[in-house]
Formats: sequence, C-alpha cells, structure tokens
Amino acid sequence: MKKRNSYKFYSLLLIFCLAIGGITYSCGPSGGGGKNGTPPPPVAYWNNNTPKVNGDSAYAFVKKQVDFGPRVPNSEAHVKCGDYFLEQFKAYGWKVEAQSFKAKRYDDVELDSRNIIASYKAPNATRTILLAAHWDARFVADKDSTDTKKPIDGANDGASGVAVLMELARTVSQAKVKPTVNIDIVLFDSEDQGYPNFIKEQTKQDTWCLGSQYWAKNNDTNYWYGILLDMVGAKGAKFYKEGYSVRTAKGVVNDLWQVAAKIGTNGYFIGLNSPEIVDDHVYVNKIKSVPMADIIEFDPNDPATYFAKYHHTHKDNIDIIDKETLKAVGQTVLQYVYNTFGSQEQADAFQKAAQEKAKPAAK
Ligand code: 1BN
Ligand code: ZN
Repeated sequence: MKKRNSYKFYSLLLIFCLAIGGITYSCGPSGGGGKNGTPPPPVAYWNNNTPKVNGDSAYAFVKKQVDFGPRVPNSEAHVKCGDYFLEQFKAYGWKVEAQSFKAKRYDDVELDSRNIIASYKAPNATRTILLAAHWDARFVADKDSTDTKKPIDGANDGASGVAVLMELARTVSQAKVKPTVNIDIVLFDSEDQGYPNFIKEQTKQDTWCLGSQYWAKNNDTNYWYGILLDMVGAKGAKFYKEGYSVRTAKGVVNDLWQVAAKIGTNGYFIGLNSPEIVDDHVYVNKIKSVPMADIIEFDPNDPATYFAKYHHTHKDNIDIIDKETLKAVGQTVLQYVYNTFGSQEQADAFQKAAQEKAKPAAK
C-alpha cells in the first residue's frame, strides 16, 4: 500500500514538472561533435526565462538593410551597411570586429569583403556557439526575366537572416536573464556572388560562400554547434530539415524542430526532410567540423529548383517579408540558445534549482 502511494506521489510530481515545463528533459542529441571530441549540443533542459523576440523590430532591421540599396561587394551600399552592423552590435554591448579580405569571384574580379563578427561573453562559460547568416546581396537577378544584369534587393536572401540575428542581439542586450553560453554571431560576406546561370561554361569549383570559406580557414574557436539562417523572412515560408544539416548535425536539427513544436512555431518548421544544399554551413562543417544546422526556406511545390519563386529575382524585395515569420524563427532559435548551458556545471545547477522549485512545500 505504502509502495503504491509513493509511486503515485512520484508520478504526480513528474506530471507536475512536465506541466510547468521547468525541467523537461528532452531527447539526447545525436549530431556530430566539434573538434577535439567535443560532445554534441543538447536541448537538455527547458529554460522558461527566455525573453521575447519582437517581430516589428526584426522587420525594421530588414528594411534598414534594404534601404541602403543592394549590398553588393565593391559598392557604396555595401560599405555603408557593413559600417552600420559594426555600430549596431556595439550599441548592444557586443564586442564586434570586421574581418576584411579580398575574395576572388568566379571571373577573377576582386571583391572587397568583410565578415562581421559580434561576440557575447557569458560569465564562466566554457562553451561557445555560432549563429550566422550572409549579409551580401546577389549582384545579378539571374533567375528573373527582366533586368537580369541588375543586382537584387535581397530582402529575404541576405537581409532576413541578418535581421533575425540583430534582433537576437538586441533582445539579449535588454533581457534581465542572459544566456549562459558564449555566442559568436558571424555575418558572412560574399556568399551570393557565385556563377550566374547565364554563364554556360562553369568550370570553377566553390564560387559561392566565399566569406564562410575564408572565415573557416582563419578561425580557431572551438564551437559547440552552429545555426545558419538563410531566407527566413518570407510570408508563408516553410522550413524543412535540410539534408546536409540532417546528415552532419542531426541532433541540432531535431532539437530545433522539437523546440518549434513546443513553442508553437511548427507551422513554419515542417518535420520533413528536404534535399542537401550547398550553403555556408557546409564549409563551416567541412573545414572546422562544427555541426551546423541551416534553417532555409524550401518550396515543396518546386523541389527541382528547391527555392521559392522570388529567389534571385527582383521580387526578393521588402514586399515579401513578414514580421511573423521573422519572429517565429527568432523565437525558436533564442529558445534553443537559452536551453544551451555554458558548462556542464551550469546545466547541473539549473536542473537542481528547477527540481527544488518544483518540490511540494514540506509540512
Ligand atoms: C543560398 C541562397 N545560396 C545562394 N543564395 C547558396 C546556393 C548556391 C544555393 C548555389 C544553391 C545553389
Ligand atoms: Zn542567394
């Protein structure tokens, strides 16, 4: 009888804990680890103190970038927008630096490029995570039927991912409860300057993602995991589990999609796989062995072209951007970041405190 009662008590306690979401233990991650046998990342505990991301603010960050004009390397808009990023991250209290380099385009044109690196340091953290997006805009509209040789606004392809990361930096800077893990936000340059599809003979390899290739070869931080955001702002966007991310960062992908299911953003995060794509995460993973998930829009109606109709056309402008999509992606990523602890000791202390809080008061 006594045994049955205690069984009942612990069952009730477990239900209580799950209900308040205080110490939810979720799936063990299974994606590959970083260099030196670093364990793969967890969504080990649910952090209820995650601050709220603001969709209006994220939208304003997209608009600001688009208003500079197409951020094509070697243009004035590109220089001014890069300077704006440096100022803005600094204003949010993040340490920021520009990694300048000359990237060689497929036709040997030299592109004056800058990767922007903003860092948040958490007290006593031994782990660092990487959040990234590309900030350059495509120099041609090679999938459009008109003005093919003019650059695109890149409101979604470029500005949206950056805007979500800026909104995360702003949110963290104003939050009472801070992340416990170190965060590097890296804005890669010269991602979108690869071969235009009107060039028939394409003999060179690796003409895309020039900024991430340079950064990965010149960076010695050991990241626990990474998340890449690309085309994350269009109205009605759907994010499928991208094939390369699934193959090399399975745990990160599955945990992110689980977070989405729990916070109700799963209308955007679809639990189905999409084909592999070459994006910045591939170079970060191949060169630095960082398991990195790419959150990128996929159009299931057109799997042959992968992307939505506006891709690399002049339709990729502010009119297709939706603050709800930006907010859904930002909140999902921020919850995942807040569930990530800066050290095992911090994770254990968090779990212990949550258990104490969940204990029924002693008589
Ligand atoms: C993603 C967005 N990419 C460019 N804009 C990377 C890419 C390059 C995807 C070539 C497909 C082909
Ligand atoms: Zn692109």
